Amino acid sequence: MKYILYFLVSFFTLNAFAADITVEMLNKRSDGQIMVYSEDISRIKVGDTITWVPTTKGHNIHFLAGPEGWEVPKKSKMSKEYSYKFEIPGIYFYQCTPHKGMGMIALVVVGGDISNKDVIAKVKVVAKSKKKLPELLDQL
Ligand SMILES: [Cu+2]
Repeated sequence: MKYILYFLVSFFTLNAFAADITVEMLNKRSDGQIMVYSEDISRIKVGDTITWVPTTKGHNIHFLAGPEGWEVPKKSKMSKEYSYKFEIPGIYFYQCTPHKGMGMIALVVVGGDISNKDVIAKVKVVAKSKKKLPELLDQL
C-alpha cells in the first residue's frame, strides 16, 4: 500500500505541469472560417502534448519550421490523429498539405518564447496563407 502511494505521488508530481491539448482539423469553424484548425495559435508550456484530431477527413499537419535544435519537420498521415510532445521552447509553424493555400496554417508557441519569430516569418507559404501568417505573427 505504501509503495502504491509513493507511485501515485511521484506520478502526479512529475505530470503536474504537463497538459494534453486537443486541436481539431476542421472543414468549418464556429467563427465561419473554412479549412482551418480549431486554434490558429496554441500557447502551451514546455512538456505539453498537442493531439490533432481529424474531425473531418482530408486534413493533416506538416511542420515546416520550429526553434533551433528541433528535429526534422514532421508530417502526419492524411486524416489521422497525431500527437506531439513539445520539449523545446519557441514558435512552431505547421500547415495542412491540401489546404495550405486556403490559409490552413497555425502556430504553436511553447514556453512563451517568440525569439525565432523572424525565422518563422521567412517560411514560404502560398496564396491565402501569405496574408494570414503575418497576421498570426502580429498577435504574438
Ligand atoms: Cu486541411
